[in-house]
Amino acid sequence: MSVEIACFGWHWFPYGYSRTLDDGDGSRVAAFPHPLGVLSGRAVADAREIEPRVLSGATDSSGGDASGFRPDVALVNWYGPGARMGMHADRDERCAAPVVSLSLGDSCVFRFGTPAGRGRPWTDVVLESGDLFVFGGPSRLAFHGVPKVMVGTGTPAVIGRQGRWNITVRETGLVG
Ligand SMILES: O=C(O)CCC(=O)C(=O)O
Repeated sequence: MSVEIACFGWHWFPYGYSRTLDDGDGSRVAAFPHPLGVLSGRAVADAREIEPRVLSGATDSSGGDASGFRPDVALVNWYGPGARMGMHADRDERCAAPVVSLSLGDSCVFRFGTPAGRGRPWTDVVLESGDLFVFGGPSRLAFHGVPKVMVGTGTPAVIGRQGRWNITVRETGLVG
């Protein structure tokens, strides 16, 4: 089974973003939720305290909040039974700002590689509900994926059903 995706701010499709769904009725994608921008801005500011290079290469760090991060899209991934995500790099943004990834529900193995390719070396990290992962700077284009979700490790009462939610918050660098 594959991951189901919903979008806020911009509609993501392989290799790009648009404000409307190509196969829909032309209606605009739902607005980017402001609270997610606040949360992810704080996460980037905290990450920068640990690793200043997390914002290096970002095209514009003069505006927005204290972190210099101006996210405008959230991709919400739902992992039902058996769902996983193959190794890939997030290359569809026109901006080098970091990606903030929030996990809810079942724990997973998050595989984090290098920008050189989808193969080894990589590091497997267990992401639990509530964990927040920031990747930017030299790691912004690192290949990553989710080879396994540990079924039954989350709290269905908190997320509505058994499975895993992941929200990645990004800055597209697009105008319009
Ligand atoms: O589910 C995750 O933790 C990763 C999601 C991801 O890699 C993506 O949305 O590009």
